[in-house]
Formats: sequence, C-alpha cells, structure tokens
Amino acid sequence: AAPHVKSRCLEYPGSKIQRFLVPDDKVDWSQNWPQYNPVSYTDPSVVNKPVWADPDIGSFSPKFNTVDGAVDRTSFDGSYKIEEGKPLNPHGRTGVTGRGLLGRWGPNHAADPIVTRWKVDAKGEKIYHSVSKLPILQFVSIKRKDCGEWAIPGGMVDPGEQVSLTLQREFSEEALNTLAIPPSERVKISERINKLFKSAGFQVYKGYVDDPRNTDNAWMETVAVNFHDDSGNSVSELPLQAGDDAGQVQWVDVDSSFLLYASHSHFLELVSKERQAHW
Ligand code: RP5
Ligand code: MG
Ligand code: MG
Repeated sequence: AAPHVKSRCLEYPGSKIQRFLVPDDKVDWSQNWPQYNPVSYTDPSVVNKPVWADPDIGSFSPKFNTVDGAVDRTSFDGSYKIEEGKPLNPHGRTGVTGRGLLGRWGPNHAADPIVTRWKVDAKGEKIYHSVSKLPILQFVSIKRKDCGEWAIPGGMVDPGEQVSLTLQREFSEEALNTLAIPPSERVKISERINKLFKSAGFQVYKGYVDDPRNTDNAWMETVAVNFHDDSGNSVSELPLQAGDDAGQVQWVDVDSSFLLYASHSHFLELVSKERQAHW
C-alpha cells in the first residue's frame, strides 16, 4: 500500500505543532533512522481526562491487541507492536508521538455511513456523466467544523457499541441533527431512519484511515458501509440538517475530483465501482 500522507500533514490539526518531516522512504518502521526525532504532543482536550479518552501511560496499562473491557483495542491490520509501553502505528512514522487529538492509545475505532442515491433530472431519469457515460451517484456529505473539509458523516464507536448503531447514530446526529429534535418529535423521524438503516448495507471498507490526527501511537480505523436508496424515495425525503460536529450538510455528486477529508475519497471510489457508477 502507498505510505500514509495525511498522517504526515505538516501542522498537526488544531495546534501550531509542526510534525518532524518524514520522507516516503522512512515511513516504514523497518527502515533504521537514528535521526528521527518526533515531537510529543497530546492536545489539552485529551490531557484534561474526558470520559472518551484513556489516561496517560504509566499510571495506566491498557490491554492492547484485545477487547479491553468495553474498549476494542484490536486493529483491523492484525497485531500491532508495543514499544516502551506505547503502541506503534502499523502504517509507520507520522512525525508526532503521544495521542494528539485522539483519545485512545493505539486504534481509535470509527464508523462511516455512506448514504447514496442516483442523481436524476426533473423527470426522475438518471443523469449520465458526459465523459464516463456512467450514471452519477450522490452521497450525503457534511462539512466538518474542525477543519472545514467535506467528509462522510462518520464518528467514533462508543465503548461496547455495535458498529451498526454507530453508523445510524452518527448519520442522525451529523446529517439530520436529531440531537436538536425535541424528544416528543423524535419517534416519528427515528422510524424513518430505522427503515433506511435496517438493511445491512454494503461494507465498503474496514481498516486504517489516513487521518490528519494520527500519531505514532494513536490512529484512526473505520468500518465504512454504503446504504443506497435505489428508488430515491426513502432517504432522499429525509430533511438534511447539519448537527454536532458538522457545520453544513448536502447531497454531493460522487466524483474523483471532489476533495474529501482523510481517506474518504477512497471509500467513495469503492462505492462507485461496486454500483457501476461514474467516478
Ligand atoms: C475519520 O474520522 C473516520 O473515517 C470518521 O469519518 C471520523 C471520525 O472522527 P470524528 O468525526 O468523530 O471526529 O478518520
Ligand atoms: Mg459525531
Ligand atoms: Mg464525526
């Protein structure tokens, strides 16, 4: 696989911290590199011991490479190495040690719901791309508040939570703003959301995410699942409203030229190939 790129972004997100520059040929830990001198950084929001974060290593020794109580510390990449009590990023050097903005040492598990429909004209006919001659898919995209980049409305798997629930919960919070709906009105909308997520969906990807928040000791992993509304009359009728960590939400044409957060573009490429849609 190609070496991670966003995990080596010069400035660590939400900070003025500069990563130690890691050239492509030094990403892999197997390359001996005595000069490597990464910066140690853990964001104040993580240091302050929120419920979603681990304590610092030393006072705490989690059970790595296993399900540790309710926290899944296994990696989709297989067994990861522990060095001086700290897990090593299976995709190699990032130029930063510590956890940065991530709560967990080692893998931080997320889920990405990719909700799609066909792009249609006023008569409801599929629109074909002029160059590829393939029908165009649209997906529900959110603009992340933290970095302003467009992304899939994904989020972290809570301890003990089933991934199927995370997919539905994160989509509801970020793309439908259900957290802001008064409890009395929640039942009606949640029936429609349940209907969409009741189908198993198509599992597009499971593994490491090249996320700008990754460090040498903490990284993102995800399960990305596609829920496709083929007839366009189920999801398409849900009122989109940005919520939680999303600043905006809209249907976006699936196309290779549209830049997305982390490795989200790769997931959409897999969806379009599977659905024989334009990319
Ligand atoms: C990405 O970060 C994942 O693919 C997922 O979309 C997201 C989860 O983090 P938050 O949205 O909770 O910040 O790596
Ligand atoms: Mg969220
Ligand atoms: Mg999110």
